[in-house]
Amino acid sequence: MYTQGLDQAGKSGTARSAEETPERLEAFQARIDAEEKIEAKDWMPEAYRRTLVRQISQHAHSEIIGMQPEGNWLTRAPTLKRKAILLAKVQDEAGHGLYLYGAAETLGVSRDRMVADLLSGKAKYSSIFNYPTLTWADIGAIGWLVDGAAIMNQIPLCRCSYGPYSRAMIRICKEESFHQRQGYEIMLTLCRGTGEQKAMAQDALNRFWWPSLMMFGPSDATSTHSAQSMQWKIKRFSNDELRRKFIDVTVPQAEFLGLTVPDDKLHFNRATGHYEHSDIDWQEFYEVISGNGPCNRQRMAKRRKAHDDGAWVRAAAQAHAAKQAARAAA
Ligand code: BYC
Repeated sequence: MYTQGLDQAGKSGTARSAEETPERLEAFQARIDAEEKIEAKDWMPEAYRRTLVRQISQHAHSEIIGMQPEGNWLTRAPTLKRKAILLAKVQDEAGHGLYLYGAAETLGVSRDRMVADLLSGKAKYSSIFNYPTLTWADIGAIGWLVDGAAIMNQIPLCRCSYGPYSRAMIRICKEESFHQRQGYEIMLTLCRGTGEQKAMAQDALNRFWWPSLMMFGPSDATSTHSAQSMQWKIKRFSNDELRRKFIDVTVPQAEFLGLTVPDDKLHFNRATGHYEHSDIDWQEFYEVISGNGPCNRQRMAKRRKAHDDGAWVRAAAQAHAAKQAARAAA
């Protein structure tokens, strides 16, 4: 597509690194420290650019793959109204993916490259989307917990040092708030319904609680990118800080629903003002992010098929663009 040539700009990073003199790096960090936004045409260290391409493209892939677990319930939503709301939410996720691919393209990487990296398994997407959606209550739990975790992680990204990413995040966060509320409202309806409906809501919480905590990434002690990303103000809070904030706001919401968080050791520590919780099963997290979660293979097979099925649309768009260019030249 039209950004293909931009991949070349990425390769020139090796040449650019010669420009990375201590003075330039210091001046760049001073701009970050002064809370100036870095824009697409500004000079930036190659490692900053690569970190952003990695994070933004993985974020975009998560939005696109994230359509699958919810899309699974579009044809089985309990009412027409629920179906219309879910359809709008899934379409929002597609839109988020597109703004994010657009933000990443400003860094000189083409969409084709990013998509190729997803399809080859080189690029990651969020671990959470490798879990199945077994009941309608899972749609409630995803909105409440997964979008809730996403908001906690993404509100600080609205203040990310890279301008195009920070601006894309403002609209995304507004839409995520609606998603979170629709999920909580599904949970509330189920919890105020029959015993069977409440049990279904509890089962969804049991299955989605721990994977939602894993969305924030590995513990600070093992996070490879956090220190540098925080210095560059790409990340404003560490993985553990955001996870803790999420637990602190979500446990009272579970109590309001009359549900039990599936953690025997969970308790409020009055001295710190935070909840204490059991250890996270990091082995499960690493299994999932290395491709061995319950649905990794299914998600990727579906994405590859959708990509192949869409080949004719890409070919038609290119043929149309070529015709228009030829007409303009004539
Ligand atoms: N899943 O050094 P770390 C959504 C990887 S979409 C998979 O802490 P970083 C939604 C990490 O990439 C939600 N991989 O990394 C959509 C790195 O591996 P690489 C997505 C994970 O980047 C539809 C390695 O582990 N949100 O909300 O400093 C419907 C070491 O980690 C995960 C975003 O993408 C994970 N959970 O911090 C509903 C937000 N965690 O790349 C909702 C933007 C870590 O070296 N991203 N890894 O191979 C971020 O804020 C950061 O990238 C993270 C990780 C906090 C996720």
